[in-house]
Amino acid sequence: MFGDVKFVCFGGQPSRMEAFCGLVARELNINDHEMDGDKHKNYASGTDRYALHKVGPVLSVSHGIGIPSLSVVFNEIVKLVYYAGCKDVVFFRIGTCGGIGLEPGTVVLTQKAVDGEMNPEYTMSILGKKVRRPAVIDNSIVSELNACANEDDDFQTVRGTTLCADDFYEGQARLDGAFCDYEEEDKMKYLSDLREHGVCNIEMESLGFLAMCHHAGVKGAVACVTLLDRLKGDFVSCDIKMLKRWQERPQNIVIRYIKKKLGII
Ligand code: R2B
Ligand code: URA
Repeated sequence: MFGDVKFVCFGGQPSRMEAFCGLVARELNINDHEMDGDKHKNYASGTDRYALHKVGPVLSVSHGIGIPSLSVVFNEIVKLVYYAGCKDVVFFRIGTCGGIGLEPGTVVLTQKAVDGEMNPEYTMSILGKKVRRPAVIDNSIVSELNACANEDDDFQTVRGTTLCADDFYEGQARLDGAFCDYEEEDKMKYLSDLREHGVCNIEMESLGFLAMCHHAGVKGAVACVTLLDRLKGDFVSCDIKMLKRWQERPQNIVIRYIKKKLGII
């Protein structure tokens, strides 16, 4: 069933990854996918944990929020492509993030992923011991993705460092969570320091995703759209229609990459 898979696209929400399938089917002009009513078939519906869809050589998978949620489905997808005998598969995370000093709606391609203390390694506890896995970036994919940005796109695509936080609120220096034991001034100093160190955006999975890709020997890259400029606020206030259009931006960059690889453009 899955032996022809060449591209696995991960993203947070099940509904976004179902909608992504529609875009892939239209753009690649593929009609071989199974439907369930008017929705793309969810091959993982039995577990009710995540969505798993397939359109031709593209798998579309939801990973939930944060590395712990991602790592479960990531393990299961690595096993799937291994047992299916897939060759030269590329993994993408296509997501959303907060930008630092960027126009909201900008696409950021992760050139380096770091944790909240700027370490470029994903640290986890295995058998009671800390294990560090480096998030080694495949620069060739980042460059190829960057080359998929068009001059006449109505948004910017940039490359930069992504801070991968363990939390949406305090872990991302927000002031609007239930807990906050610092002041606006501390937040602004932290965000300005991050910017000076080349951090362009903040999200919650890139470090684990890239470290696991490297550890699995799979090529991978992360493309996220910024929903707000964190130097100007904490609250994601863009309306739902705009959000949907913006979410398609990194999806389109990845689809252009896939089309190039398949020789469609
Ligand atoms: C971006 O958005 C989610 C938090 O709202 C998280 O999954 C992420 O990385
Ligand atoms: N996702 C995040 O993790 N942070 C943001 O600010 C926006 C989306």
